[in-house]
Parts: sequence; C-alpha cells; structure tokens
Amino acid sequence: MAYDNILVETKGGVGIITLDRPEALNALNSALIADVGQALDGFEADENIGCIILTGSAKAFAAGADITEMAPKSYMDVYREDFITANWERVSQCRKPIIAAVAGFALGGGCEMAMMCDFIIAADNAKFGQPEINLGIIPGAGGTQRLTRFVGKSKAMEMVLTGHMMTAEDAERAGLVSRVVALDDLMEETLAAAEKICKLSQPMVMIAKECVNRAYETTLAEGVRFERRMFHSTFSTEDKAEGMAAFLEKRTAQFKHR
Ligand code: DAK
Repeated sequence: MAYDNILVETKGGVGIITLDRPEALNALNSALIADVGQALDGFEADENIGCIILTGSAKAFAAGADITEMAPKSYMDVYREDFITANWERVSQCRKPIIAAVAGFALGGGCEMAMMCDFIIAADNAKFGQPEINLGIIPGAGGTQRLTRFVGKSKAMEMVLTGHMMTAEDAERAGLVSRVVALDDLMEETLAAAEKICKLSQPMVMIAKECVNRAYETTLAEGVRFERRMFHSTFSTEDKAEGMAAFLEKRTAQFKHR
C-alpha cells in the first residue's frame, strides 16, 4: 500500500515507518497521522512482524504538529473535531514494540510521538523540545505528562516553560533516550535492537511491554501484583517450555510465539 506522507517497508520481521514530509521537516498533519495509524494497523495484523521502527530524516524526526494546519483553527474547531486526537492515540496503543529512531529535531508533537514509542535510540544530532509555548499554546499530546515522568519536574518545566531544547547527550543523561549513537549508525543500531526483539517470543515481548507501561499508570503495589499474575501466566505457554529447555540443552531457543 502506498502512502502520501510516510514510507513503509519491512526488513525481515521488522516493520519500518519513515515520516516523509521533508519540505516541512516532517511536520505532523492529520493526513500523516492517519497514515501512521494505518501502517501500524497493518503491522499489528501481520504475524510476521515482531517489532516496529518509527523514524524520520537525518534533519528531523518531526518538527511538531503542522502549524499551517493549526493556525486557522478556533477553539470550537479543535474542541468539536477533537483535533487530531484519534489517530495520535494509535501509537501509544500499539501492542507490538515500537522503537523510535530519532535524528535531528523531535519537537512538540514530534517529541511527544517519540515518547509514545517504547524506547528511543537517538542520533548524536538529535534535539528534543516542547516549544509550543512560543506559539502561544501548550503541549497537547502528552508533553506535560510523559516528559515529566521521563525526565523529572525540573527539566520538563524548563523545556515546557521556555521551549529549551535538550541535546541527545542531555536526553540520554536524563533518561529520555535509551542510548545515543552516531548519526550514520542510527538505522543499523536500531535495526539490530529490533531484530533481537524479533527473535524472542512475540507474546512474551507484548506482555513485558504491557507490564512496563503499567508502571506509569498505577501504584507500585498494583503494578507488582499485575506483573506477578502476568509472570504466572507465562508458564502456560509453549515458548516458556521451549526457552527453558533450550537453555538446559545449551541450544538456541526456537520460539513459536505460542
Ligand atoms: N509546521 C509546519 N511547517 C513547519 C514546521 C511545523 N511544525 N516546522 C518546520 N516547518 C517548515 C518551515 O515553515 C519551513 O517551510 P518553508 O518556509 O521552507 O516553506 C520548512 O519546514 C523548514 O523549516 P525552517 O526553515 O524553519 O528550518 P530551520 O532549520 O531554520 O529551523 C526548526 C528548524 C525546527 C527550529 C524550525 O522549523 C521550527 O522552529 N519549527 C517549528 C517547531 C515547533 O514550534 N514545533 C511545535 C509545533 S506545535 C495534539 C497533538 C500534537 C500537538 C498538539 C495537540 N493533540 C493530540 C490534541 C502538537 C503541537 C505542536 O507540535
């Protein structure tokens, strides 16, 4: 299927979505967000896909929501149409793992979209920011919430209140990104991580993702209880039997995703 605003390809079990509006630094308009949603639907339905990568260009992951699209809208417009909300939620609702490979600008909605992914691998030229305040608005897709949980109050406040951009190095130090790699190595390193995930049991990866995400939504005691029950459930699977047998027999596990 061809898309107008993204490129979609697969490499083995990895599905890759590349944001592709170079003329606007991959600014996120409704059509692009709908394309991403549709591509994710396709990858989720495809049992051969074990991991998804979301990336942009060397200059910009995404420079935010499309200001040209937002500028003419009134409060009543955005409220009544629930402006760009539906498809945005699609990224954070994806059950398969998604890695954000971020180079260049990840600003506003771009930073928010990267944060909706499961982890971020950043190129050394990456810049993260929530500059909405400069436009007379505030972040609208989790920038005040996810960013604060990921980097803490002081750093989030400085970014949200002043539009200050964080370098890749700072983002790694703050815990926003899992690691920083040279720009030229970004896709190779991200693919290697994705391929590692693809070799594992798909349902276990999905369960593990759900458990980590629970940590952001509930109390510690509830989260640990949820983890315990999910842990117990993994003992009912063929992949648990295969994983442990393979270890004891000193061979590589061949997971059947069951
Ligand atoms: N929207 C539209 N066009 C953009 C854009 C954007 N966000 N960012 C860049 N462009 C366009 C520029 O207008 C320019 O177009 P031409 O003039 O060539 O036609 C082209 O991309 C190249 O940009 P620059 O010439 O500005 O390039 P520079 O290297 O000089 O500067 C920059 C790069 C990233 C620093 C600069 O472009 C910039 O400041 N861009 C705007 C960044 C920004 O303010 N982002 C936040 C937007 S607000 C929600 C979900 C999400 C959101 C809200 C609600 N819901 C679910 C409800 C998100 C809101 C936002 O992201």
